[in-house]
Amino acid sequence: MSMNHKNNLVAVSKFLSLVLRHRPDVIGVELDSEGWVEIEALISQANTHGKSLTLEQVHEAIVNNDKKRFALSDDGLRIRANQGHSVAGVDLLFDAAEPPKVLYHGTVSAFLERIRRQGLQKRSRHHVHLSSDRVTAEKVGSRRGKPVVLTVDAATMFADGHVFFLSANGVWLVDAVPEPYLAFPVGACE
Ligand code: HQG
Repeated sequence: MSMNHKNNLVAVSKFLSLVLRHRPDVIGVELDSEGWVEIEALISQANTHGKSLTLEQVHEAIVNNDKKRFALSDDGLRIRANQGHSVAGVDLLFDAAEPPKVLYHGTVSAFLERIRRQGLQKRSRHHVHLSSDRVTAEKVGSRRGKPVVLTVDAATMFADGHVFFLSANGVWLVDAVPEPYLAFPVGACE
């Protein structure tokens, strides 16, 4: 894949994340209660709002996305984001699932003091996002600076009745992680 083409894919993915997770209003579309939008409407509204977007780009964003962020409906007519939403009124109706014994959360040291006090909170999104592998959590944290990876005792949380969901693209989601289930890396400052 050429560099240009790759950059373009990333730009399309960022635009789709904005519209399908956070701000459908920027191009005047509405997500249904499970987060879906008609691809035809998405494209025409994007174009009306000065954002060039083609059917080919949308399909490529679904198929080739590095994190499989988007899903195509069974009838092939609609698209939604698999996780990461902040927009109100959308519920993806995830099935609850039993998590692996340990999960990871990538963050940065500036947040640690509050996380020690409050546990992990979902902030603006609908869930706290957790990864089943440390490397992914490191990447998540590194979006904000030098990553700090927290370990989550998911087995005990699950045994204590906390509900976990697994998104279609492999992200583990919970409502919150209270502090007692968290382990901080040795030497993590603050
Ligand atoms: C932090 C990306 C202070 C938390 C990634 C995080 C992920 C607290 C930030 C997905 C806190 C929220 C989500 C507390 C949590 N006090 N800070 N009590 N509790 N935080 O972006 O997990 O590439 O909403 O550590 O890969 O960073 O967009 O969540 O730093 O999967 O597909 O508050 O977004 O996916 O930030 O990232 P976010 P996240 P995409």
